Amino acid sequence: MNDNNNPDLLHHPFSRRKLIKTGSATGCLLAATSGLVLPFRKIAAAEPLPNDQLPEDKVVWSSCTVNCGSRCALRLHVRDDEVYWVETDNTGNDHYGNHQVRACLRGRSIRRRMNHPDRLKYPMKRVGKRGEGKFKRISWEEALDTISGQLKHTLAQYGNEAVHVLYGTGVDGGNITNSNVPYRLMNSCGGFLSRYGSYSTAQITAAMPYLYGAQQGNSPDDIANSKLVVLFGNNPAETRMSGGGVTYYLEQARAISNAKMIVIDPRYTDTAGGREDQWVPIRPGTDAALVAGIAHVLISENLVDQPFLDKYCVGYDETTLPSSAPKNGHYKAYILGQGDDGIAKTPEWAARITGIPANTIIQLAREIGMTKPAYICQGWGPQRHANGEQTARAIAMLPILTGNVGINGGNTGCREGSFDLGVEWFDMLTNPVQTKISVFTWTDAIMRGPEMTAKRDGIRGKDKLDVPIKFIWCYASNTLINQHGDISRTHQILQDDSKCEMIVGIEHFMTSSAKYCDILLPDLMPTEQEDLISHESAGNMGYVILGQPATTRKFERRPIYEILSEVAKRVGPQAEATFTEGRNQQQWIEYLCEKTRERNPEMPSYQEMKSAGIYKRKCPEEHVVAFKEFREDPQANPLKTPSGKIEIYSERLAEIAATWELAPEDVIHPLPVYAAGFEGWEDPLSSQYPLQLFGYHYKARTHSSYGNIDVLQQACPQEVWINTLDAQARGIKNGDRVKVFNGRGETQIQAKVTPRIMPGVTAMGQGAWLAADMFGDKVDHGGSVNILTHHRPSPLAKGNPQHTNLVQIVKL
Ligand SMILES: Nc1nc2c(c(=O)[nH]1)N[C@H]1C(S)=C(S)[C@@H](COP(=O)(O)OP(=O)(O)OC[C@H]3O[C@@H](n4cnc5c(=O)[nH]c(N)nc54)[C@H](O)[C@@H]3O)O[C@H]1N2
Ligand SMILES: Nc1nc2c(c(=O)[nH]1)N[C@H]1C(S)=C(S)[C@@H](COP(=O)(O)OP(=O)(O)OC[C@H]3O[C@@H](n4cnc5c(=O)[nH]c(N)nc54)[C@H](O)[C@@H]3O)O[C@H]1N2
Ligand code: SF4
Ligand SMILES: [Mo]
Repeated sequence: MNDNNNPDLLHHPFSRRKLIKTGSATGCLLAATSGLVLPFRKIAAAEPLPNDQLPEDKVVWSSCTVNCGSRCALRLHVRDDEVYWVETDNTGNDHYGNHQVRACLRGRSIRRRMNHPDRLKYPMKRVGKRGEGKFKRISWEEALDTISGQLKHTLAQYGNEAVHVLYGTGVDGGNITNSNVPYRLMNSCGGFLSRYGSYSTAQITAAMPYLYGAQQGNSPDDIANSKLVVLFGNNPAETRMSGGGVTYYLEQARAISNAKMIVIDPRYTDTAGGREDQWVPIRPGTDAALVAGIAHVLISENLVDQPFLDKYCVGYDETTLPSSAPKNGHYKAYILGQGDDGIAKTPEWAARITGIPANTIIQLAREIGMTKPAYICQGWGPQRHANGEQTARAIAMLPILTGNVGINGGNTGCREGSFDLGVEWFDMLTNPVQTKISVFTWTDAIMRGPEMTAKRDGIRGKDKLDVPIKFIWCYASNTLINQHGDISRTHQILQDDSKCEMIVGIEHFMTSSAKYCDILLPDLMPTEQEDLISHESAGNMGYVILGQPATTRKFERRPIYEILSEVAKRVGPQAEATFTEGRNQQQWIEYLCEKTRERNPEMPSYQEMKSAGIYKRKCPEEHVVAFKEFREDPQANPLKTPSGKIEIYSERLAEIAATWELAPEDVIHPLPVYAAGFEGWEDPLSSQYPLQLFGYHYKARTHSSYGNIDVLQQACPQEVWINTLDAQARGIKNGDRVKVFNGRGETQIQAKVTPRIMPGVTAMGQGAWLAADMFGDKVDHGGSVNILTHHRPSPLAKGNPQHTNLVQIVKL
């Protein structure tokens, strides 16, 4: 803590010395961003140096650890105990292969988050209703005693299954600061109700194991060996923006191979951005129909790789169809119209559903069938839909039909793979509680936990839940409100604090989720503490960063490890001993660093890493090729499916389809067939709400993180994309304020009228901060898409179909 007794003044983003220089005669300074009026006090007698002439204290290595899958290097320049300038990686050079892991616009603005006037400073307890945002400052003692008291009460009264650690990814890239650390605490206290799946990949992660036994992709650098790149709903120019990220690999590798690039997306994305050879706009949720139409052409024109299908796959045609399957239950019969629906999946059939002209589909099929190897992949947009499990498997059919799996320059149809350097992760320990809910169903578990069953609600580890959720840890998560489906419904459920009795928030800002917490604790940022940070999606060059604290602790903020250690101590000596294993944070980092070194002998020692900052290592095989061993020798290296082969027809899915209780529109099918799902483009609701809407991942933010940074807001405004024809029909001009609404809610936002989105479809960046009076009209003015999304889970994964929505738009 700094020695001044008015930290509010001292650590205001205008530095203390600047305040003295510019302090006005009235003795007040209006902080422009916060609207706060701060008292002006004279602090030092001597006239200090102007801020920009102060000597620099140090340059500190750190990393941006929000959940964008990159974790770029940051070099933080510190002066007067404040970060005043942010640079990025300066190791390596401009050459692809020895490149720098350069941060994007968000990471480079991190000092604006660190020094933000709205940052939480003290522990607080809620004094108004959940969501009202009324809090009272309390001491750390009171906060920690209240939390541990209520935790012990919950464990004694309801059992460990009543405690849930909410999904959160604010520090996804952190190691000891990771969003999951409350797992370790709860596993030290007898366990908790955990979850399977993620908001990112619920549907594809549930689906792919049935097809491939796993979910893997070739690394994007392998595009250097491809002749063609096909991106289904994959937009790395916004979702993997960094200099070590996929967007860089994609472009550099294509420059080597000169591969053509086809982008299949309802939006003309930044990834297309003039670099694509073809943009194929597609109606959201209909990729499986496009694939079926392409498959029809591939089969009719003899462009399928029959030897590959015979040798490596199950269920393509009758020769490999499992005996349990119905007659004509194979994929080829489904495509040719000999299956149970009797419909041939011709390009004309697919054209009506997808909105793509039949001729385009025929050309696409020929291009894909005749250009090898082809890197066919999908982002996670196509699967974040009501029928996402079927879509994810269907897209993978294109590389399977054309034999592009397991070879250089090919891919599996999944998202890009990455080399893994093998950083040692802080162990979350084993959860003694086996029961799991799907990531998306925690609101149901609060409301009607004991009614939830395995066959209807996807409960795992048990036939049904026994207790509802009574206690929630909400650490580095805005999923309590902003990032979960149907905000109004969540608001309603959380209002009743006899249901979920305690919500503990650990945050930096008063986010919409924070407002619903009962106790709110101010966390340090990863840039303010030591941590060992691993790359995630990094092509064939892995890296690890040893971040050092850039500044001292300000106000009463404390690091998560210390906070949870204090809770563990209060739960009991056993819990504390298990949680800490007798190490403090620094000792853990040193331990994790040395463990990582065992796998990377050339990595500098812990002490050396403190100044080196970053260590990089190239993939020894040059490129990651998914299922390479399987392709080379399928007998010796079977896949993890029951047959050991690629299961185009899945007997396990046939069993689930026959035994689970499903709502009428919910389809689980042994084959990757097209099924419209609920609230799709043809849903009866479309007569009332005729436009499809989804929230894409936007460069302005990582979800909601960085959402309150003014320069980013100005650079990338929050707006709803609407096609010129749809706008004309509604009298909407570019920049007009419009209301976007459906039966669940309304948001008011500015319109971007553009041919970059197909007619009938609209989109806005997801993650904008909710700005609604949830106790009044509930109308949002921040463009927060989840005021419009729903909470109904997808059929197999019970995942979040947050991209499937119907809305109407009118001019305000
Ligand atoms: N409609 C719609 N909803 C979506 C999605 C979508 O596509 N459409 N995407 C979904 C996906 S894929 C995901 S991953 C989720 C993401 O949802 P979240 O995991 O909730 O991600 P963020 O919105 O970034 O929120 C993280 C919170 O952590 C806080 N935070 C950041 N760093 C730290 C830290 O060091 N310490 C602490 N204590 N807090 C920190 C931030 O202030 C922020 O409030 O959203 C999902 N929601
Ligand atoms: N800048 C930034 N980067 C991020 C994030 C962020 O919030 N901001 N979030 C990170 C996280 S946690 C995740 S999970 C990933 C998310 O990565 P993704 O899930 O891949 O991102 P999305 O933007 O949801 O979807 C990708 C593309 O799919 C398109 N799309 C939507 N529906 C369909 C469809 O039905 N069919 C087809 N073909 N395309 C469709 C969208 O227009 C979009 O261009 O991004 C990560 N990176
Ligand atoms: S937001 Fe992602 S791409 Fe940008 S600096 Fe941070 S880690 Fe890198
Ligand atoms: Mo995600």
